[in-house]
Amino acid sequence: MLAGLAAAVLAATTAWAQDGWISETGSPHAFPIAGAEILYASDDHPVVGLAAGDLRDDLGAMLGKPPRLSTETSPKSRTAIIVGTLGRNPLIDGLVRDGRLQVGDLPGAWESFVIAVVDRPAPGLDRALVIAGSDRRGTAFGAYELSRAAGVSPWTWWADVKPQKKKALYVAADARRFGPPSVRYRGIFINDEDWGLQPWAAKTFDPAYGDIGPKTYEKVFQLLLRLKANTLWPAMHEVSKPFNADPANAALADRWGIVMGSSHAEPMLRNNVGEWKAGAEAFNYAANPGGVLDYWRERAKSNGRYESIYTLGMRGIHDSGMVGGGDIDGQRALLEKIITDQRGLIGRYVDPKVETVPQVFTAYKEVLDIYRSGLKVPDDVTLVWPDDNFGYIRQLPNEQERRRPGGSGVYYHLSYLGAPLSHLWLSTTPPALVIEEMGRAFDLDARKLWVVNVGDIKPAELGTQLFLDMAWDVEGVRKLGAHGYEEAFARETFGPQQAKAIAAILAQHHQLNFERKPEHLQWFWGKGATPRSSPLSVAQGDERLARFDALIGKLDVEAAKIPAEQRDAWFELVDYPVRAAALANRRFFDAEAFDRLIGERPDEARVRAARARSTDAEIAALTRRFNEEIAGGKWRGIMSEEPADGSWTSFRQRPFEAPAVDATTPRLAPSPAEGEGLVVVEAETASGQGWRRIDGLGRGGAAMAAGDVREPSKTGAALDYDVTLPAGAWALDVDLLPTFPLNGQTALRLAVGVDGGAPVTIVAPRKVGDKAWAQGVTDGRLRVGSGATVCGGKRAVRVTSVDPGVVLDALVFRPAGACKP
Ligand code: REL
Repeated sequence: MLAGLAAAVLAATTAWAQDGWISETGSPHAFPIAGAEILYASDDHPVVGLAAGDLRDDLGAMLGKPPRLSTETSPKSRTAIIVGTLGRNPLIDGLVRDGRLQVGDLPGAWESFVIAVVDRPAPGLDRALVIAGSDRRGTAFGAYELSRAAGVSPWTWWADVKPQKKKALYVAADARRFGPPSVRYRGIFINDEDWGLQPWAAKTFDPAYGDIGPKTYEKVFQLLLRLKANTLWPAMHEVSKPFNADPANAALADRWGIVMGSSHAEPMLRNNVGEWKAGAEAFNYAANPGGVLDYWRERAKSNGRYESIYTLGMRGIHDSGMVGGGDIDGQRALLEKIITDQRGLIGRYVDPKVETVPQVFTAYKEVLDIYRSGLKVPDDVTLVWPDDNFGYIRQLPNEQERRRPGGSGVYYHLSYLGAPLSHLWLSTTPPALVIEEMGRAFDLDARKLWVVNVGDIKPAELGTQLFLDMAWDVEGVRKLGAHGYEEAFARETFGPQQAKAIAAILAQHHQLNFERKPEHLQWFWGKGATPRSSPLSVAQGDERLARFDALIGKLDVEAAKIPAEQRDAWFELVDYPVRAAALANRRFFDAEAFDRLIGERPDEARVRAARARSTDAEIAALTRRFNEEIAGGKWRGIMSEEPADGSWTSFRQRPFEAPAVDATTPRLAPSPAEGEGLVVVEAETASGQGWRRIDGLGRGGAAMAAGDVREPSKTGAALDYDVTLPAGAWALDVDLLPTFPLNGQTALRLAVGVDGGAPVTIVAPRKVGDKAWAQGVTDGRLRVGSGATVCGGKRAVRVTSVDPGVVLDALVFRPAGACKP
């Protein structure tokens, strides 16, 4: 990526990687920011002026005095920060022409920029720091990168992270080159905004508009640029006014250089729930092709002038299957016709060279089945692979798909409303899972578009930043690993002193909530399940609570040290999610202990019931604090105490029901004690090669991934375990992460052999929607029997890889009666 650059130009690491190219203390050739004027060209793209303005404000917040900002050709200062796009900024173009600014292969590069110091760049100027972008976003990213590396978090507005105060700021004199990004289109999907973003925008942030409108979207666009993202799928639920119902939104996106798309269910930039007025039955391309095509035509016509990504294909009005077409073969034929006709509109109203217009086909839910049945998607269209809504990518491109010029992408979830259970509240997907899954997608060339469902944005900040940092620089994040990334996030946000301790809190928080998400504590999925019937005994539940208590102890220690100006940010980014998840567990397990113990130990049971009730009140108070007190009331309405509260359905969180204090008989069996008597051997305790250790994933703190997804034929790598088992017979199970086979195969395979015996192949069927899948995503593990039974004593177990990408969390030995050798 650095071909053609002068040797003096360094490949730069991004701000979160902290390589210290900006410092508070000067060095002989460093460029001092203080006193420099920010210059940009009036003819540059509008986003350049917007980013330059934000840079002025950011530097002002750090240094105490904002620099002068101007488009004048004769600066008033002796030094300047020149921000501009190649071909749009005469000063920068002149420096390049004269060989004074080395930009190498920057011209024509995608979203890239160079930051360099130039002496005497123009009459009257002694020195300048030049931020030269290859295109409009490249330049804007350069300005935001300078802010971020100097000490302004991308979350400065969205999570109230105060810019670090600096006595001075110096930029190292070496030229630095950033970009191109690992992934071409990178962005977020605002979804399920009903319980946070929409009420907050409507009532608190923009009551005059009364909805998520230009004022809110402008903040979202700015956030995206600060995170070096470029794409938005806007809010699309019934509660929100459709994005394009107000033309000001798309015009504003264009000013900010943001590429607009629409969700998997909304072809051609429409928002069906708000815009299709003819009823769900008429949204049928078999029965009403003219009506539907006109509807799409209207948007292609009105928005064809903007930079957009067109979603192709068709689903139902909202998150449901397409109406019309009949059986799967009929639907496939209909979809192919739809795609052809949609491309006809793109050719007519957007660009006659249709293949140059970004288009995506997102194979979400039932659409993946139609795709798998043989759907033909034009080669220049990007195939967007979905996860299963819980963070596990369902399929990735095979060799043939990887050769398509349109390439591939991923639609991923950090938040989800749907079956078997939603997770809308605290966004606890572990960073290690995001790194593993998105890394695997990148390795298999899914690099055209990454979009992540971030729910209401808050409190999904860490996951969002991780996803987008990876999309910008995948290897940089992978080098750090989950724990390194958590520490980098903590350091960037709260400074170096507490970074390690905060990272340890985040790691523990993710591990505990991966075992069971705070939104899934009811252990309920599917019809007929009893609420509050966890498979844990009271003692096991208490052991889990003790781990949460220890975590809260550490949280309190760090909370006390957070400087006053960062307390809002601390609450929003760390304290609320960690504490609320811990409290949700306490409330649940105390209530369950009451239901189990009331017959046997009534006094203790009543104490537990009282504690469940007071914990419920604590959650309410904590959430009230978020909404009413934090940042002076800025976030009123943003946080729901229960996800989707008030309207429970089979896949929404069941609201907490206080234990019935007058009960005298247990409602639940005293002690189900699933899992007792097992011998669990953590996967990462093995010797052997050819598997990869993933820290931060699985129950024991790490897991082992089989093989290399890029080289699927290389299998057979072995992990060896020396296990000592008590007397008796033991059935051997394996715990896998509920990942998917790479290319749509129906099962995951690995092999196990004991004491040198012939290996047995374990086959774990993987089908979204079945019971094993639902159990797997809510438990964060897939327990699969091997069929092997061994006798107690010293045993040598060998696990051999068969399918690449299988992730082993543990070997589990289950008592199986007396040993019959
Ligand atoms: O997460 C998804 O992609 C879908 O579930 C959404 O499209 C849908 O709006 C969902 O929130 C349910 O209403």
